Parts: sequence; structure tokens; C-alpha cells
Amino acid sequence: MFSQIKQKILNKERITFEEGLSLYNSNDLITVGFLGRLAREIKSGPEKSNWIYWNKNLHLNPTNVCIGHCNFCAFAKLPNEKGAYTYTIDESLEHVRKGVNGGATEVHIVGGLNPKAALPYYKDLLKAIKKTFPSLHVKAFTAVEIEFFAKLSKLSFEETLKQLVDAGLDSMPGGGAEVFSKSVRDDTCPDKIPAEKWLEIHATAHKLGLKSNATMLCGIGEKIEDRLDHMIQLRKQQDKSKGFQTFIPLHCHYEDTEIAGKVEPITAFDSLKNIAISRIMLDNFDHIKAYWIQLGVGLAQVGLNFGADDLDGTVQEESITHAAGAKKRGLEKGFIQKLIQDAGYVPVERDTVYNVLTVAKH
Ligand code: V47
Repeated sequence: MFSQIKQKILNKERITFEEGLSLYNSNDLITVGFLGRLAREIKSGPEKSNWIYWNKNLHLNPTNVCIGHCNFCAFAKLPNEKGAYTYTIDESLEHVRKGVNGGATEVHIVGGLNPKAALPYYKDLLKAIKKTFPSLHVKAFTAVEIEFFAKLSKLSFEETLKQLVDAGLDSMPGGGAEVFSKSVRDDTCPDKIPAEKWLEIHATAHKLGLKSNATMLCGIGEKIEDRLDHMIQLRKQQDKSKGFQTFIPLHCHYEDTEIAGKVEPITAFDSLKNIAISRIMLDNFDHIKAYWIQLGVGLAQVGLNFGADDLDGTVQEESITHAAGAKKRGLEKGFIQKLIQDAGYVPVERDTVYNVLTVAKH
């Protein structure tokens, strides 16, 4: 089985659902990782096969008020709950300023579904960010937020996105995808838009010329079949709309969540398989990210040897995974470069759309 998959990777042939399943069902993690790395090397080409991308970015979560109910989320608060917050534009700008002073080239903005922070609020925020920091790239809003803004403003997805682009939106992150399977969504995030809408909104963004990413949140009770179905739905969408840059397999954190104790927790073994198998399955995605905030730096470094070619960035001010127990944030630039070098790779600083800014030495 492994030799057939290896040959298909070398021939750049598409890997089937059944072949993906056989990789998930194998306990030979080293060989699965070897195949993931091989797929990455074929995808990157010989000159870039030892490059690992990173960027200088900050996260801004302008509100944690959310009327949705997801049992894996420790970040959301009800409007009158203790700890609920919604930043003023000035407060958001203060957060962004700290990141820009630290060298950030990108702000990644996502927040809860807060009826008081919808399209007008975010248009004002984007305009203020662009006015104050004109060269900062604004990567913002999950498809779930776009649908929420569109519904409240009674606009189409396309019109909503166009208005946000006019205000300063440059690209979209990959959140809110969770696991596409209806039964997993019904159990974990019943208020969230279904897979078809998530994909439709990304397709609309791609049509407007925006790049976007895609995530998959693992460890929420999904089966391996659900993970493969998720990847294949993304692969099909990418064949059509071509605007996805990076796939990010997310690693659930459970502290202060309702799901804690109710599902088999995700393991390091699972996350390494997710990295390798997504690299093998998603032949039309250029990049796979090992998101160190969730994996921890050690596991993220191993992930680089299993097929990931991106580590995300310095990630200042992240709140969503920290609410659920993640401990680190805001890696120093020198530290990120060193951890890439220590894993045996060349650190390549990029901007959000993968223009190369600096290539460090090995
Ligand atoms: O959509 C929520 C997930 C996502 C938890 O596009 C949790 O470059 C773990 O999408 N444990 C937001 N995960 C993060 C995200 C992301 C991150 C990095 C890069 C990019 C990108 C996107 O975090 C949410 C949800 O799927 N999430 N709760 C939790 N307890």
C-alpha cells in the first residue's frame, strides 16, 4: 500500500479517499511522515524543498461576545456575561499599534458573532486600521462571520465582501470550517453555517480576487472518515475556485470547554498524521501550516519534517486558543528562525500572500 501511494506521489497523481484511509489506519507513523515530507518536496520543487515560511503577525479579536454556541470554544461569552468585551475602534488600534511596533506585516482579525459588532462596526475598524497603518495586510473574518454580517445587513455574500474590501480587507483566514460533516457540526456547533455555505463564501472571495486559507479542527469527536471527507471537499472547491493558499489542521485545546471529557482528546500522533496526510491529499494547496500556538513548538518542529512548510508567525495577542489553555504567544522573530533552523530547515520570512521578504541562512 505504501509503495503504491509513494509512486502516485512521485507521479503527481491524486490520492483517493480509500488510500487516505489506509494512511490514517496505519500505525507506521514514520512512513506516513516520510510520505508527507515527500509530497511536500514534490510540491515545493527542489530549490525550495528546505524552506519553511513564517511571518510577523498579530491577532486581533475585537469582541468575544458571541450568540453562537460551540462546545469546543472557551473564548465566547454571552452579551451580559462576566468577561464579555467589545473593543472601541481606539482600543483595537492600540492593540494593532503594539503589533506594528513589533514589526507585524499582517493583522489577523476574527471575533464572536456579536450583533453589536457587525458590518458597520467592522467597516469602520478596517478603515481606521488602513488609515493609521496603510501598509499593514488585513486578513480578516471567517466565513461564519461573513454570513452573519450579510444576514444582519440583508446583503449578499458578494456585496458584503465587496464592502469589506472597499474598507480595507485584503484576504480571509481559514477559521470556522471546524469539521464539515453535518453530524459533527450538529453535535459541536449546531448554529454554525453548513459546509456548503462555508465553501460558497470562500468561492465568492476567490472570485473577487481574495486569497484565503482553510482549517480543520480535530479532536472534537470526528472520525478519520470525516477528516478525509473534509479534505476532499476542500480539494474539490480548490479545483474550481483556486484561491486557497494554506491548509491548517487545528489541534483542539480543552481547558474551560464543554467538550472536555466528552471526546477522545486529540494526540500528538493524530496531529502529525493530519499534517502528513493533508499534505498528501491536498495536492492543489500550496502550503500546509504547523500552527505552533496549538501544537506547541516541539510538535510543530516535528510537523515540519512531516510535510508542513509554514509555521504561521510571531502571533502576538492571540486569544482563542489561549482561552482554552494554550500557554505561549508572541514568539520573538529570532526564536522562530532558530526553531526552524534547529528542525533542519531554512527560515523564509513571507508576507501574507507568500511574497518572500527574507531568506535566512541554514
Ligand atoms: O475557527 C476554537 C478554532 C479557529 C478552539 O487562516 C479552537 O492562517 C483549538 O482559524 N482549541 C480560529 N482550536 C483559528 C484559525 C486560524 C489559526 C491560525 C491561522 C489561520 C489562518 C487560522 O480556532 C476557530 C476554531 O476552529 N478553535 N476553539 C479550541 N478550544
